[in-house]
Amino acid sequence: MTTTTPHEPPGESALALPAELLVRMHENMVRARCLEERLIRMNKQGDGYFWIGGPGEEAFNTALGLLVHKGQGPAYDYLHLHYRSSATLLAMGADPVDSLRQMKNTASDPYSGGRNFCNHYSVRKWNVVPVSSPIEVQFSMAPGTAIANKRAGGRGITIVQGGDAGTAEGDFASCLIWVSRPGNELPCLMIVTNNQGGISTPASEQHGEKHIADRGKAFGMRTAVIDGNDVETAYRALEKAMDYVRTERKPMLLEVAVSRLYGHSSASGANLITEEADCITLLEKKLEERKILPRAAMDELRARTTQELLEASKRVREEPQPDGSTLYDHVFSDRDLVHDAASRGNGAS
Ligand SMILES: Cc1ncc(C[n+]2csc(CCOP(=O)(O)OP(=O)(O)O)c2C)c(N)n1
Repeated sequence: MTTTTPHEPPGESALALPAELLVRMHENMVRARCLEERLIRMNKQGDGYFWIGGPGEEAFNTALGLLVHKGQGPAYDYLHLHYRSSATLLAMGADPVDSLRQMKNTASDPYSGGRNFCNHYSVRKWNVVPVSSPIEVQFSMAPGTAIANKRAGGRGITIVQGGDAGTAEGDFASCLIWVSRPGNELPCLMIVTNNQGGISTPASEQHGEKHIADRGKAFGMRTAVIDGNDVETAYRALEKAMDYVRTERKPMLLEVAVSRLYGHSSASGANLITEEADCITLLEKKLEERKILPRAAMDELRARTTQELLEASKRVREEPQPDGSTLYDHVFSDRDLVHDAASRGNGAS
């Protein structure tokens, strides 16, 4: 799987990226992959209840993280990501150890204080809106921040990302409608990372449309379908798409073919799938062919990163769990009401 016919001819998107940028992207992709593999190990060893993450999406997600206009407030980009966005966060500057903390549910986890699944990010200072476990609700929230971007003026846009199966939810349709109202178009880049399946439902049995991106055309939106396993295609296409949304203050729907290299989640075993294209292998082939990096340097990077994360996971294991008294911190409800309901035994489970 994983190569999809582009909507647009390759043209500019096929241009090679500078060697320095490719090396930077490679390093981030390897860090993200090693992080995910460590998270999988932690889950299998009982250091975390559930794993879901992004092996197979590193090329596209790294490009996204590098291209974001990062900051807090409506003059900057808002990110409504999904649970496979680890490479985006790392490319933005997140510390991989914080992901280990969320997996281990320690109080030091900066994303949820040890209360949420792994890869459920939330970073106020970078406009990273909390990742939601119910799929697709990010698409009904995105128009809200896009309205804020629009009102603020400036360059900030809203970026919302989810999988192919989730597009069956009404939230996706709501987003299409709200971002494309004539005369009220919003600066929103809608991204569908298409790995050809839901948990176990094949996309081929779910989608009558040829491309998911085609649905944007009915709303007058610009659309594109790209191969997200190729870093150069991904970077160039994203650069172009973000520039369009930033400059024209109009929405766009981008469909990105990606792989899912460890299956859906720990619920499906989280074992390596070798039949799908691996974006890191593809990039490393280019780096070798263009004599940008030798094989030995790439192997060394992976071994060193794996070791560093192993050691970090041992340290994280010793960090305390959140105290029970913090259970209702940051709950979007009146604290006393929640306590009352809990003490009556009819809520707040
Ligand atoms: C509203 C809702 N329905 C069902 C689920 C269970 N669920 C979790 S992930 C998933 C599949 C999502 O597939 P897709 O949108 O293609 O994204 P992918 O996980 O493949 O990246 C489902 C059905 C959920 N989390 N939320």
